[in-house]
Amino acid sequence: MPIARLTDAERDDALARLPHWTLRGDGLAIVRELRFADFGEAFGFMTRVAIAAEKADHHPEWFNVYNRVEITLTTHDAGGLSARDVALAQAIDAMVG
Ligand code: H2B
Repeated sequence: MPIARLTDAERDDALARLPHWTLRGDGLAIVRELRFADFGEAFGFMTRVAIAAEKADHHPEWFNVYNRVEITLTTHDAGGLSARDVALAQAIDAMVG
């Protein structure tokens, strides 16, 4: 089943509630960059996110170098942002604390 893309108003409302996330230039994804003490901390965090993502059947695009993790959330099945990205972003924020 196709997933609804957020309207511009829904997207702006979601971003207002996700201060750690920025809208990608094309408006189709949100991005957050995180830094940890070391690779072990970064990868432990990624493992927790991976488990939550798999449970939700919604997966991040991400990039990791040592202690840095850059996460991009977009919904491929919607061709842009959906409520699933907002939910995963909130779950990630809660994991970071
Ligand atoms: N993750 C993301 N980010 N976008 C999707 O559209 C998506 C996904 N679709 N994870 C899911 C898996 C889909 O491929 C499976 C078949 O449900």
